[in-house]
Amino acid sequence: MGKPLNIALLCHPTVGGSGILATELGHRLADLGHEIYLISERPPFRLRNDHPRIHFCESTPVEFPLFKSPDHTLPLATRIAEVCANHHIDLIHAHYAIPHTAAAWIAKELIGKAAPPIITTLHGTDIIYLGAMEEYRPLLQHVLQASDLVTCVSRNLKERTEQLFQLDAEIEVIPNFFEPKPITRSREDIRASLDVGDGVLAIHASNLRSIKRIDLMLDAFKIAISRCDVKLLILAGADTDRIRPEIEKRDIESHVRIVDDVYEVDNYYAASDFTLYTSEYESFCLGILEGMRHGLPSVSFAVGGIPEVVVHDKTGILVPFGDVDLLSESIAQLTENRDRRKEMGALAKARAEKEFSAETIVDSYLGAYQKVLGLS
Ligand code: GMT
Repeated sequence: MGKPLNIALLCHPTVGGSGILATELGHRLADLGHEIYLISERPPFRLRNDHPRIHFCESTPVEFPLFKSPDHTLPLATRIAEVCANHHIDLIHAHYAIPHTAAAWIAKELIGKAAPPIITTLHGTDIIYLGAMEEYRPLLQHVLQASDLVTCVSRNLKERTEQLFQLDAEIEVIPNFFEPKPITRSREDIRASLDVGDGVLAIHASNLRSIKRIDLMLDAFKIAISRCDVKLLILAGADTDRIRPEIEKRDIESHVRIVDDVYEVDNYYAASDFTLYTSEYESFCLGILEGMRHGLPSVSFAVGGIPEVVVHDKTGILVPFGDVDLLSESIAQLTENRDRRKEMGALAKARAEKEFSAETIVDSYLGAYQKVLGLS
């Protein structure tokens, strides 16, 4: 390792892939001897705050009678500048451009000549949805161009970014990685708690945002249970009340289990048989990768960066977006053919370990840091 760095990491604390990735990157970097100053509204849910080299720096949104909503971005910018000044920060790594890259850019203006470089990692909706909005686009163009390096979690996201923004510097693709966690509850225990017996169990873990197209997933699942014996486990951080009526409307309650506020997702992946995703866009889909690491093949639509994670017919089944019938057929195929499921699962695990291990990906981020700091 080169000289230990002082790194300011910015991320959203909410349940979502970008926060998970940033937090796990922070843990890995701290284990390697770097000092991590994680700046966010509250501790991200996976943060190990007991690590001696992880320093959580809270940034509190300001409420004021004249403001209709609390202001998050400007206090964040001020906090970043303060952390940089007090801790000799070598570089700022902003995960999710809005508002983090904009706040980092303001902080840099505040600090002046001594300001550290900014690396921005784009995660998906910061570009696909927010980035395309006229309320953000000109500002994003400016602050992305001002970043010392922009990285994307897939080639697809890089292409989508290049379609929207003109950046002089090449965008680097650094895929996501998985962080293995110990299994703390047995498969039997989890399955007993879910009352699913030993039948085939599909798992979907997400924040259930509308982009996840839970409607299509439930439609496909309803058809699938008329063809085979399968159950569906939905793991969600919050907002599960919204989907319960959708499940009742389709009369599939007896086949669906919902667990909310769950943070130890690995136990549930290890107790399941394949992952199921029906998003209309995913820059990467960390949930599929987390399943792969537990030997689970996937069934999903072939959108965004998912085909870079999943090899069709080898590690999972990819279906054209919106083809609910083919999706339900694929669910039935995996459910009924245990050998195929196991074979694909083994290939999925091997691919996760070869292409998306923490060691390889953290090394790529360290290479990027060295590059912006002029150390390589
Ligand atoms: O998908 C979400 O709702 C969460 C979102 C986020 O920003 O936290 O996830 C995005 O980043 C993840 C980590 O890079 C990717 O695995 C997800 O595919 C990506 N989500 C979308 O592109 C919709």
